[in-house]
Amino acid sequence: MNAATRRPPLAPIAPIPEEFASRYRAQGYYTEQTFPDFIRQVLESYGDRTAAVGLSTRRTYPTSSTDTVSWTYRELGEQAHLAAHHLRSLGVLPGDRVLLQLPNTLEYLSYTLGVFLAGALPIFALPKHRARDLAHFAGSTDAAAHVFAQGAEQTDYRQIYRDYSQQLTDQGKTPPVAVDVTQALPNTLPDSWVYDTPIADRSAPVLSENTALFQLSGGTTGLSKLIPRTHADYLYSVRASADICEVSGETVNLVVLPAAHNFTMSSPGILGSFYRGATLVFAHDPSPQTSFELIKTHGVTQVSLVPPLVQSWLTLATRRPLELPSLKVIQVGGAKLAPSVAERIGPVLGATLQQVAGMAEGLVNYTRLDDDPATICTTQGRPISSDDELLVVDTQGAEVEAGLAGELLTRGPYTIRAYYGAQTANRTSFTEDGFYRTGDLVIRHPDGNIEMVGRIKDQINRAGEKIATDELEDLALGLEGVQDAIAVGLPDSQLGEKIGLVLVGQLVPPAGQQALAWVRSELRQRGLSDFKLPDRVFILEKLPLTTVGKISRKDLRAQLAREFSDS
Ligand code: OOB
Repeated sequence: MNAATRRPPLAPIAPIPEEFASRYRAQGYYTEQTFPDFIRQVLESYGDRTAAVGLSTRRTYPTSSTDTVSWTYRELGEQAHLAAHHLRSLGVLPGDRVLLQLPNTLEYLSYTLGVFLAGALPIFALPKHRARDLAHFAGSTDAAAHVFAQGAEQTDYRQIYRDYSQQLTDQGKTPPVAVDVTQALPNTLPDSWVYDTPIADRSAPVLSENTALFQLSGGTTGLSKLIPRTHADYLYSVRASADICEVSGETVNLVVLPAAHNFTMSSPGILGSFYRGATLVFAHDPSPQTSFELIKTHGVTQVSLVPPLVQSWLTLATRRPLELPSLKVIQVGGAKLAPSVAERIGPVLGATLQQVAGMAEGLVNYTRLDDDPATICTTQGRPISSDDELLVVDTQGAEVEAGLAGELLTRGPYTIRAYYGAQTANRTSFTEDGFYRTGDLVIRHPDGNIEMVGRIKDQINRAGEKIATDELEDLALGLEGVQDAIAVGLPDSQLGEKIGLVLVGQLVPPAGQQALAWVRSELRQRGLSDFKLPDRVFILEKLPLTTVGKISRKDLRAQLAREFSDS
């Protein structure tokens, strides 16, 4: 199969205003380095060091082997160029978009680097994304290829690919080419391969302030939005994060969270470790048992977790004595960490906690490693850059008094000013002067640290995964007999929030089936991504009387969340 159909270029993406760009260049944040330059420079610098340890999709998924493989930077370089060549041989051209959807394996790394080396732009999808989201990501960017590992996470990615490709074809669009990285791949580069400059034949010079990749937003309205990040802005956030988090060649970074998430990728994450010639250890399952084994075997020094995971580590560690002497830093982010949990991390796990509050749109806050314990346990830190501008505003958009909670707005060298191809959302998500409205309620302390205290956006945060309430509601409205659907975040001691779905109408699940199982399977059939499926379903013949009348949807969700929460 071949992607030979020439893909149209991306719709124009407005650069940030020159007065800001020139300031960011003058400060050294924006350099001329592009991703391919960066990758080649790193690969040349660290030849014999161990770059990565983990499972290989080529061994594990076809044969169920659980043997880990280790690559030096030199071997990683070869694999990345082979991946670039593989994509090129399938017709992927410089400037094309490539949907990457890989589990935490060595190929995650070689194909991410390979996409960049091929001059293409990765779209970082999660293994749990399903047909609806994938159709949207591939369709709206005209992606040339979709890279997946058939059978990973017990999932038939080929079938998912077929499902959404059919939808795209029906809409008159050209689906991407399927690239299954569990298959045998080319193992030599052709003589014609220009090792140093595989993007030499690119039609237009890649400038570092052009779009390099797409991250995905959690979404507050409809499907996840595409976040265009530039070479210059993303690499700045990686370099600065590596400094703040003191990543060095001695660092051994355990990758437990889905690798494609912005936190795992760049805060300082996989790219920060790569930049400093550190070692990445990919965990193939998120259980604390597996992580503890890997920490002991490979001398892991740092790890990034979401609050529910760190809680499961604490639970296991209190059940039996735990020795993890190599582990120095545990980053926790993606959702609110309770101070009472934060306080236990140092004493029980013997590592320094670093709180991280970030967003794929840009802004990332860190507590610093040498902050006092109270700051580390009770705040989510402060921004990467002194040029990150933060405003805390009330519902009228006026700045609140210091110490009061308000919505966080932000603008800065690595925060986007528009989503890709989402004009309507852009009007509400950004202010006229380019601030991103985060939808987060924060308090800003006099020392500059922020405390995340809540949220005004219509989103559920389930263990760090973000679900737009209206996407779930719109899809649920299509179920037979449903007159209204309200998605609610139910407080949960383990996950932070569970996804509750209140359905109003005369629903009759087929005989013998529980409502929850039935609703989940119906939504799954409609292509809803796995992590967005409801944990609990409530069926009502009509809304409770108290909710009838002049009540906004937001208030309705809040009221039903209170009504149906266990506590
Ligand atoms: C990270 O990125 P996203 O894009 O999945 O989600 C961003 C949202 C934030 O707007 C906020 O609502 C929430 O996730 N969030 C937190 C938090 N970190 C993120 N809420 C409370 N406490 C925290 N520590 O989640 C992300 C991106 C880069 C680094 C870290 C996290």
